[in-house]
Amino acid sequence: RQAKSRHDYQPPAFLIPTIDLHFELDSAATIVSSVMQLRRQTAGAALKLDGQHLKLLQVLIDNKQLSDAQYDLSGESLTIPDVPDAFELKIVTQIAPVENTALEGLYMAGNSYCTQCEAEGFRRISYFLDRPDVLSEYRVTIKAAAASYPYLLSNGNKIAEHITADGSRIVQWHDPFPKPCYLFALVAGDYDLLEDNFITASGREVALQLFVDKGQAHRGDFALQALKRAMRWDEQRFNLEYDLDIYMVVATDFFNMGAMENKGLNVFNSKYVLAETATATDRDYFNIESIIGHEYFHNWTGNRVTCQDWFQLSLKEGLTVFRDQEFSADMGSATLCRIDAVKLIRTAQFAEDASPMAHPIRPESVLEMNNFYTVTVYDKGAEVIRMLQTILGKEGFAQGMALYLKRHDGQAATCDDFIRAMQDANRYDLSQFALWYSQSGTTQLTASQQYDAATQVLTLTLGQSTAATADQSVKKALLIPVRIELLLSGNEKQSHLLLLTEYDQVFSFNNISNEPVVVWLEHFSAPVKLQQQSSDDALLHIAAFATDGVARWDAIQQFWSRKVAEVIAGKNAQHVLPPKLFQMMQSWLRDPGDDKALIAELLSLPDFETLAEQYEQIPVDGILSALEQFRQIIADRLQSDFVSCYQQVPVSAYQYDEASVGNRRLRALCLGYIAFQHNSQQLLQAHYHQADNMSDTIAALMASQQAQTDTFKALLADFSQRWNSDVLVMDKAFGLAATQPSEQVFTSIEEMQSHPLFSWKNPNRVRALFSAFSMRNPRQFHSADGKGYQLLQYAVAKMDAINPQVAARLITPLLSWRRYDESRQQAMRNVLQVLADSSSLSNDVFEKVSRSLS
Ligand code: DPP
Ligand code: ZN
Repeated sequence: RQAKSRHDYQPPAFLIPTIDLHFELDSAATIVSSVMQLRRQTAGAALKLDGQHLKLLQVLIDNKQLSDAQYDLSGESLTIPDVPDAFELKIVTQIAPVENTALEGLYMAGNSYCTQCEAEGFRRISYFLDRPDVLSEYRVTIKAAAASYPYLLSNGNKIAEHITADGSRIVQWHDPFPKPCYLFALVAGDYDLLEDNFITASGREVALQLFVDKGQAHRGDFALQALKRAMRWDEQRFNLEYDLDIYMVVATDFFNMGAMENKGLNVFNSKYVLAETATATDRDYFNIESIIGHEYFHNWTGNRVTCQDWFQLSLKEGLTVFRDQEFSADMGSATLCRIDAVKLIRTAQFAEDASPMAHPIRPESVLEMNNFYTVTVYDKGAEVIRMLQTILGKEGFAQGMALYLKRHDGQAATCDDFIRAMQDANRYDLSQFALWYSQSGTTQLTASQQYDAATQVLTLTLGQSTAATADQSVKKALLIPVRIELLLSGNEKQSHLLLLTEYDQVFSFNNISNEPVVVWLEHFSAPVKLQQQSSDDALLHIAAFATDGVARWDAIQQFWSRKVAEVIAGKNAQHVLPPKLFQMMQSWLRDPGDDKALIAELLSLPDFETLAEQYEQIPVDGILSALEQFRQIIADRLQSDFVSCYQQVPVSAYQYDEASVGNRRLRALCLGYIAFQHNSQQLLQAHYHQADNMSDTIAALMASQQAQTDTFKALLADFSQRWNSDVLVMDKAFGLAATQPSEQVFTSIEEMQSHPLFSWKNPNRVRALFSAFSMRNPRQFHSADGKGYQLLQYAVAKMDAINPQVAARLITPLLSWRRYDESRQQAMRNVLQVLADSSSLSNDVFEKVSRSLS
């Protein structure tokens, strides 16, 4: 097994300006014929095409069939040593979509055909230069039985459709925009179709089509409206218009990722399309809007300008996540969007930095590309883009974007190209900033303040250090934008942006009339860990008075994380909590104001995963016990306030808008604490039975589950019964079963595996049950007897034979075994070793297991 290195990049030896693809669809024997024009770029080079799981039927050069001796079919490539400088190559292959359980390339999703080609799935369809810097103009012809396949879709514009005498449908597509093969898509099936249209800023009409499984049409409208909002937003914010006459989205229940931005034909995991009040939570609606936006925004950042090689993945993903975050912030609560993003960085991304899979947002070495669709590349990547905007300003950033797109339209670009465009458009030296692309790990920031009353000078001292990571030992000083707010007496406030460029740096401010409370890293202005010397009082002061909602939330999170540490160090949980804290919480409950979602966040304890990242060795039992104690103390101390707040928050017929989302969120928060009282059963049941929407239903289930009430079992049984033929809702039931904090979880997971809707072949089902367990059930996953680890090992091994990409994602929580106590280390290592010893491991799982054990 051979890892690839970023530095070994070579331009392609041949280009393929056009490709004509013909598909004769058959589940067991699809015939793919590919006719390509090739042009040599490198003198003397042999032509070496990628291919996997293909049966080669024919190779022709300029219409002359090659004999077996004229090419070499070994490993996963087709090599033709002797080819002209410009020629037509025809390749005919046979594939079996029905056997394709990896869901890469062409596969069956129920009775439909579907493709997923990113990153390297096209090589499972035909022999090709399967790399993002080979751009071709595609013509695609699809043939299938007309009656069963009313819709035969591919990228671009439909140019012909007819039905033959023998009942076959033949449809032809042409995509005028040259694209790499990872953006190719084909879908064939019988769907319900929702249609709409969009008039672009320049007045062109774009047909919008959304294809969903039969009977699901009523769940498609929200996604379609979200698409129109995204299209308008990109015009207004970045002056970017859609470029084809048609935009299609297909929803499928069988999908490895969230969605895929194929040119003109997005394929979506149905989880991120289908929604109605009865089945979708507020969170689901949020996700749908943001992912619809994400894939749409890729049309410019990803498709019109794509990546030179896969090491540059963050060029399109970090940037596009940033764009979808900005879109979501404009559509709803900007504060809540930011809090969600920060939580993800502080849990999964910091954990990845501290794991054997640590990598910079532009990785240096990759064995299996699918393993690098990570929170680091995506979400830390988005933070890096956000820092650029913070440093250059919104206007300067927009100018950099415009220059980047103008320079590289139609090209496969690099992260350096992006930085260069930002730099040139702003005449700003970004050479130090560029280190964010090459340096991995989480930077630790130290911050302190000194005030001299006599001279009225405030001195702030910042320091940075980045510990060695698994992949990289030497770390340089980064350019870190640190936004601060000074909270002075009498409600006076000042905002500043500090640019930290040294390991240690001092910033002075004159004419500061009194000693301020400093809000550091306002709005999480950089993806770093912050160690500040502020007192508990100062943190609570920030939580009450900072301008930025994110900073208020952040301060209280820091406060709790400090308290958890004190309890772990042996202090009494009651004693470490000052009365001021409860007064503040009480005042929020009594007068939550307009931003109820923020109040709910302010009243929430940090989650286990966030706290865990504060420790090199994770004190699992200590964190869980401290959290439990604090939760009970808050529930008891503010009991009546939770009840009256719960009763006072307005309840109205379901609507998905910022105010109603906030109302539901705050009520759910109150319910969550009330559940810890013995007499809460009735309220939990009432909340469940009176719910007219999935958010409230789930709130009742989660509250009763977390408080380990008897009600939970009955409610979950009712819920599972009621939705037992609806896969998307059953995924929620699987998730609830898998996140029970009690030992009952093992029996429940066993039972759920034999549920008629559970299937190992469907990634959504497997993730709903097993990822939920390993990533959101710390108590039982880390069960002292190692049972949790064994369960995950069983799931990974089983899944690896079916779908390696999904298996490799499942295994993540085991990789960091070195961060646990002796006996857990042993237990985790044991199950990793069992996996490592298996002879048939995929590259996906092998790369992770071997990095973890080495
Ligand atoms: N489908 C994935 C995404 O949009 C990969 N491009 O992020
Ligand atoms: Zn993306």
